[in-house]
Amino acid sequence: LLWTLLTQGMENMDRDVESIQKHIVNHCQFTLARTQFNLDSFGLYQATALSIKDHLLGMWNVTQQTFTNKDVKRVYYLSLEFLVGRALQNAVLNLDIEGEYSQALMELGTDLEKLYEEEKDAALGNGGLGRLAACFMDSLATLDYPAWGYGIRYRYGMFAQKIVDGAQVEFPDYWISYLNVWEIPRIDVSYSVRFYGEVRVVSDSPRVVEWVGGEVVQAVAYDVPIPGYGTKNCINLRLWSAKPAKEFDLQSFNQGDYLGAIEDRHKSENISQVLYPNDNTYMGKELRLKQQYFFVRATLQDILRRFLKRPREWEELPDKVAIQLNDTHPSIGIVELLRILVDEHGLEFERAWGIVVKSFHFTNHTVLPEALEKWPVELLGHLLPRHLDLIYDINYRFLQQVQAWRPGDMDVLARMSLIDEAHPRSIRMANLAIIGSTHVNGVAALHTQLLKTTIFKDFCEFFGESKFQNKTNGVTPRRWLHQANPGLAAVITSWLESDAWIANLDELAGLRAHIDNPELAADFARVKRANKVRLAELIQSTNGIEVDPDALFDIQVKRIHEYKRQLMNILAVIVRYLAIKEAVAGGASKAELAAAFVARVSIFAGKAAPGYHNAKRIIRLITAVADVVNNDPDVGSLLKVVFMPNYNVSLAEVIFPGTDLSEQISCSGMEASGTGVGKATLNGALLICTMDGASIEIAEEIGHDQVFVFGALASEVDGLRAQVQFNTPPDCAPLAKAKAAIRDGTFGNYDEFPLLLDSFSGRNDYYLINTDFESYLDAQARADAVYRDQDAWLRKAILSTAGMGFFSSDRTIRQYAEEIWGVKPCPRE
Ligand code: 26W
Repeated sequence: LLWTLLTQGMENMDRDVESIQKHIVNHCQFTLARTQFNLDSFGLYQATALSIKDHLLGMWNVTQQTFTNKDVKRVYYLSLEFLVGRALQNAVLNLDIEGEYSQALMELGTDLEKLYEEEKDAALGNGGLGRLAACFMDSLATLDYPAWGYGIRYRYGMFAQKIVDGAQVEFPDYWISYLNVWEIPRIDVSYSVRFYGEVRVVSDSPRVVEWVGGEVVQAVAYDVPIPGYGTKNCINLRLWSAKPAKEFDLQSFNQGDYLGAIEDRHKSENISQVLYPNDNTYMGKELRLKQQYFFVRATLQDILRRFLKRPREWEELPDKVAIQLNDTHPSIGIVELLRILVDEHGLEFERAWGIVVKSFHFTNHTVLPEALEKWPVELLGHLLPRHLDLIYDINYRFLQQVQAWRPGDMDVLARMSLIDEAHPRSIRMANLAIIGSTHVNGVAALHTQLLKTTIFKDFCEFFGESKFQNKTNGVTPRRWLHQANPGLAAVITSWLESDAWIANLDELAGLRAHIDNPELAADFARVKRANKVRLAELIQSTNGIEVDPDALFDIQVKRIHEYKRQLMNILAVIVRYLAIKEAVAGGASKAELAAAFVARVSIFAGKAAPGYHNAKRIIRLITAVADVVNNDPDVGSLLKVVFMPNYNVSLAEVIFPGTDLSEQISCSGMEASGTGVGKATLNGALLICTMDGASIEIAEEIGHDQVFVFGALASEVDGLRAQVQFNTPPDCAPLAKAKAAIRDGTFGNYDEFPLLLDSFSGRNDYYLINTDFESYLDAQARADAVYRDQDAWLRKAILSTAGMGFFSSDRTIRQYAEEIWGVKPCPRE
């Protein structure tokens, strides 16, 4: 009976309003143990989420059964980061059950939309790379691919940012407050992971070694169901949490050190405690390498257990399994799979290596040298002694091939070696990921081109171009349009007379047919205005600043980094401020001021890595400028400056729909792709951008004359830098003025400012702020001119949204599936 009932499952859970209500109330009473006396909104949110999760689990079970029965090839997406955000609204919309749940909750005396706001973001990622992984999970589920995501269940996600006295302060994000309703703990799915210890030779010929001793911790699985849109498939995101090992230190117990032994067990839990908050900067911390190995060790055991459920030859592994490495962070997995095959299953080295390489694929997300992972040999050898041996073996064989390819070329050997011989000697994880994978890909056309011609040039010549592919990033239209911008979603659906665009974003091109219809423009204008009002209200409540929804909302939201040039943005704001002051001092009337300046709100948000001083100084400058500008009666509503604290996925969902002008102003060649650029453009924002990353391809799709382009090209950057070095030009006049204002205390006398100014002055201008500054101001002036002509602006906004079909993560995922993984959609039975 149990078996029959289980297979019938909860698949046919009732979707009518009354059943939903019973179900929610049931969770209140029996899962959460709440009564009418202590049931608050958070409790109701949890009960509602639990009820949705029950729907998902039914789908999830059948989906997994289907994958198993059909014995299809699966893709495993390995990422140290998944920046998912909130899940309730996303699940409700993907299940197409919002009407029923709103009605059910309304009758229960509450409001579904209000409950959405009770959920804390799952912030298990830093920025672009982590959010990309989350968009990919949505697309994988939607397109019915037999996919699994694997990650770490950090107890503390991305830190919460507060602005105290104008500066960033970090607070811990203890997000799993007492019950994470979305996860299913799998105490039955658990693997041991070894660290340290030593390699012992068991027999010399054939050579058999054994890795013994050291510390052992346990990885326990927590599963998060990921629903797709318009499908009954539901895929799995499996996150690992560290627990003390079963086999604990008996010796300490026997020696009577009970408390000491307990303490040691406790330490093992540290491994999955915290997400490292660095983005694009490598820091050689041992605990980080421990996280990486912990993660891949558990994941590979899990993958292989599934593979071995049927009797198979090892050669079949690449026919059943594709493993995608999200940057080099999980790349020690390449060595771990080799170790498992050679040491645990007795395969001969060359045979094992062949299977490994066919199973892995690697995505690179950055060309910044400071972001490339290089683990000191000593650290790696101490923590993972057997892996270091194997790395030497891999390297030895590889370098022999390189030598045969370029006899006598010692430089190429040194560059391609897995070992960087400079002190301290270190392992180059990107080199390992390249030679251990079948495909390597970049995340936008320019980025891939740069990989092939600069940092991975030798490898491209050695392996041939076909190993190196491009997969331009995309974003999921479910979260970033359907969910975040219901107003625009409704307008689009009504003009296209179909909501097919939600699953097939190319349909947006249909808007072009109506481009000359003033009613479409009016609809766009109305929706944008409403979204700006919503954003203005949020600014009022978080920052206490009143902004005019009719002003141009000029927005830069992303991690704070010198290469992204938030500094250039705020310097241009200072130039604008000084110009207004000058006009007022010259006696300009209100009307003259209004004629000379387009009213603007400059909005910033983003986190700085805790140890990245210059990024923190940039935040300090922005908040200082905001203080002065916002309180200057000469300026009034002509200019406001806002730094919104604690940028995260939920905040982004409010910001992008309210954006008029999106700042994508990285120094060319440095932003691998960018994904915020896609979210902004999809929501009808215009771009002010350099020819960098995905902006190039977006401009191509929506038309170059739709965007405000400026600045040096990637191909010019090296030459310009050399010029700045050897023949340093003076600051251009507006930049000199802005700097002088900072120096003379116009924005206060903060210790941070001289250090910040020195960091990009004269020969130090690595990010070419001075070089690009005047063309940036010119692009801003062009944006102002178009904004004055609202018809022209709206036309561009519509064409922006209409041209975004290509930038759906569905397209990206389809390309990965067809061109890299060789997996096919597998809708459930
Ligand atoms: C080792 C420290 C570290 C941590 C994170 C190094 C590098 C990273 C990430 C690769 C940084 C990152 O998120 N890169 C961004 O990836 C996005 C998704 O492909 C791109 O859109 C961004 O351009 C890129 O900066």
